[in-house]
Amino acid sequence: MNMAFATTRGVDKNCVRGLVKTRDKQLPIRYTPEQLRGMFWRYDTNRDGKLSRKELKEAFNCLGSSIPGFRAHRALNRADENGDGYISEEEVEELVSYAVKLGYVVK
Ligand SMILES: [Ca+2]
Ligand SMILES: [Ca+2]
Repeated sequence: MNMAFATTRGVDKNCVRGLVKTRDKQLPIRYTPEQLRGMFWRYDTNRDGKLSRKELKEAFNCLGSSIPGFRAHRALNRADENGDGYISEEEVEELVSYAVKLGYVVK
């Protein structure tokens, strides 16, 4: 049986994983809200100041989610208060609090 672990499959090469340096690789360190906010805005790839479903999916993929499409969907349901299908600057705090609860750790 092929035991190759495909943990990085589908993660784009621009992924900012590993941006936050950890001193001890044995200890999982959770992203802080500030780090998560920075990660999400890094994925505003068209620089329109809003996060689309596609941008959210890429951000969650980078965070290590195995179901980034679902996470993007849930995040929009939760944080998109005005229902325009995008997370704006005013709405990003709710997105960040959602991501914090998911407990992503620094890889
Ligand atoms: Ca955008
Ligand atoms: Ca919105």
